[in-house]
Amino acid sequence: MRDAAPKTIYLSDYTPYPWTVDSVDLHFTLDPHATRVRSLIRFAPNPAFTGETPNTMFLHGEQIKLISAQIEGTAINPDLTGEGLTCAVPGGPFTWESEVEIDPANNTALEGLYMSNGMYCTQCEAEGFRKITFYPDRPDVMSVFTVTVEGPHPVLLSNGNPVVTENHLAKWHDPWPKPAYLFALVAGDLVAHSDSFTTMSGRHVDLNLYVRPGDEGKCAFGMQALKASMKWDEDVYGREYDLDLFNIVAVDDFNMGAMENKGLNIFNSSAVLASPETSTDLNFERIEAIIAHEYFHNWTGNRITCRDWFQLCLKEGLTVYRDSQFTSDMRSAPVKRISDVIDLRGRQFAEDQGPLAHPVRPESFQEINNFYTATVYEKGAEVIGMLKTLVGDEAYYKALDLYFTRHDGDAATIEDWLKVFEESTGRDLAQFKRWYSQAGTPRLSVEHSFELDTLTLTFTQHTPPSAATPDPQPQVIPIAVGLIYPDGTEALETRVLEMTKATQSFRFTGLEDEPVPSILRGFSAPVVLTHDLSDADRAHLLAHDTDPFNRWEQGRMLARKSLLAMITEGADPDPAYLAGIHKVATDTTLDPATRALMLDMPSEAELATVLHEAGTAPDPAAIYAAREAMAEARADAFADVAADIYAANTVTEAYQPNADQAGRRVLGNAMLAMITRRDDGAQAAAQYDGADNMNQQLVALALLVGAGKGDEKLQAFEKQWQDDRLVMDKWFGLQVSKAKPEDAAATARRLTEHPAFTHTNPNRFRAVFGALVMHHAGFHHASGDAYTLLADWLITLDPLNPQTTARMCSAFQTWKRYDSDQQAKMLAEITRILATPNLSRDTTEMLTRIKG
Ligand code: 0A1
Ligand code: ZN
Repeated sequence: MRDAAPKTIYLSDYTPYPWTVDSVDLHFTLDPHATRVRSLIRFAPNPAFTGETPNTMFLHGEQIKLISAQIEGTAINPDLTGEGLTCAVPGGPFTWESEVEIDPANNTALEGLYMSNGMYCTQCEAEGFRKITFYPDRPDVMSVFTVTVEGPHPVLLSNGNPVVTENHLAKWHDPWPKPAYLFALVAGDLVAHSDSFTTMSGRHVDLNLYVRPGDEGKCAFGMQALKASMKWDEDVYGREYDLDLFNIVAVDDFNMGAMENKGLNIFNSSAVLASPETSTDLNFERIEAIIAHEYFHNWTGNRITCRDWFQLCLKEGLTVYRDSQFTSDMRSAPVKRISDVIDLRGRQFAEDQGPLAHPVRPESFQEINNFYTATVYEKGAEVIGMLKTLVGDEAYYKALDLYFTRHDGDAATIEDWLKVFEESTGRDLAQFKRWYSQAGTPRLSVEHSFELDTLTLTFTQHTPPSAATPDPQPQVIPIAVGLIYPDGTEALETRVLEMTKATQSFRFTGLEDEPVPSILRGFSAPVVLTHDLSDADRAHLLAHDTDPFNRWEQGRMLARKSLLAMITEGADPDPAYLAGIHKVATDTTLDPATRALMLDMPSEAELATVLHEAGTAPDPAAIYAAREAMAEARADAFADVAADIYAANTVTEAYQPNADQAGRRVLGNAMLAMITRRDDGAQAAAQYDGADNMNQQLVALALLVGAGKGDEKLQAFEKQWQDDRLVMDKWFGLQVSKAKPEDAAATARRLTEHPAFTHTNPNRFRAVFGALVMHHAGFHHASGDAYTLLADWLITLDPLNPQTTARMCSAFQTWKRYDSDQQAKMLAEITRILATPNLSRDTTEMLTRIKG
């Protein structure tokens, strides 16, 4: 149970810790219910601490039983609270020793040391180390760790390099000073998939991917991705790995995707295990990206860490930016950019436009675990991308070199980061810094006029005020533009305009004819753009824009416009839009992935956001119906070509999870979706029966279930995959996401009664409830049943796993958008959860902010 009166922590209150920790020795004697942890920690007064060193010391510690404590060998009796201990300390350097007892088997929060399927593992970011032993658990306290693990398990791991390996005992030493949040320990009956990598300076590194026996066949892809990441970071950023060993462990029970512990990354098994039979194309792509992300943290996060948790975006924004560069290089850059923008608009914009809005660098929090958000991660990455666009590639990599040299071994801040750029480029980044300090998505509107040979673009920016930023000021917006002549040729190649004022005009002279402006190419800034282009101009850009992102964007805008007219005016699907996508989808000079992306419709949630922006309460049932009607109209419009495109994109070679094959499959399956609307599911059933890989099997199953023809195959699928937890997660999720809106809540409820449902496994819980909250029309069905079901389960899960509960609460963040009936229903559930006795700090903070 947590503290009753939640404390708010402020960035402005930061002070250095009065002591340095010169070394940490830990000794673990593992036992499911009574693990003993002995620590020997050497403290010394911190020269960076201004003022006199205090004569009492505070150490964090939660849910641990103190057995004994000594300072300089003398037993002491510290004052204990639920949050830690305080004790008197001598003036100079001193040694702290303690022994504590913890109960990993009962640790359902999956934070600190816990057990998953009989194996021990840890999760210490952000503040989990304090559940392992008493310690100054803050990222600016960095130390060298030596760890001994004793237990009856064949595999005993910790950070760094092994120094002693005996039967039932292993000793590890990590030479790189690190904060406690990067500590890790794993013990269990595991098998290794091993390989090696030679770094650019010739260092031999052993690589191991540890999994549960039985999962050996799902390791090869992850290992390949790791080696590709190591090579890429050398080639692109000049960053080399720095230990003799790099271990990854797959764990079934994990709150997030993965964790970058020094030399011992711990992964949610869904984020690392893959095989063609059990994983979809998207799974493979996500796994490759997460492996890269965690590996890249070795420099951006571990070698240079964060001074405090307010600086989280320093490591996360930069590392997400780096992993997106990696994916662009490994796969298709335009496809990656477009999918990132879809994701940003879907998750981050919703966050930024609602009660949870916060700056990329927040200034206060109650529970840091609630700030691992799309804003910190994805908008944080966009900010890095803008910086790179503004200074140019060469200056960017020069600044990064300086950052790595100057701050290696530091716990740094956003100020440090920006200073590196200011010094190496001579730019003043004071205004740019607002991207870190202001919440909210800027609205950017543009008007264009043409006279003689001159085009004038006039931009206006405005950020709606929010609780987090009541008085937003103009930001620096890099606006990449190009101009396209009426004959389709390029009047101006991409040029980056630097907007700094509330309103600003840019002129382009010497034009031979009036061009169509292509604005915000590549989505050069995370803003909502309003540009009053005619449908004809949009169609022109869709056909001729040299910027792949903007070509896609124009098609998207046409789809959006038609859908909005269908929703609000009962209009028919726009024939011009249908003709436009027909043309792109049949254009075999384009690659299949691009053609498929052009066919993608705006999601229900995106349409709800657009309606809300326009001042209309979204009607989820009407949005769903409009998308269905559009899907029907598309099936008609493509009736002449769907079967041919499907056949032409059938992959006959052996399954490979690469971009080329995945692109063909995604286009083929877009056609299959249309075919299924016309053939009673015959083709989808054939694909299901003939599938030799999970991607094709699952897509076919989803289409059949969506068409109401999936019962038999659902049973067969369950029988085939009942022993594979990751595949069964797909089975659970698919039934909810493919349910009719009126059946979604009942389907989720029925699935919670399935013997394989368990709410203590975050993947399984998210399979059902993540799918439910993503099912816009199902979650927001007028009955309110889904709200009640979710609230019931959040109340059940909270005492066991506050982190996963709190994250799922964001489903309610848009409650104020909807009509008063739906608002009242959501508010009632928010209030009911908040009234639950002993609700966790995590969930309390989330719902209090959401309630507003
Ligand atoms: N740093 C990890 C993500 C992560 C964050 C928090 C966690 O527990 C609260 C676990 C993992 C990453 O960015 O991959
Ligand atoms: Zn990260």
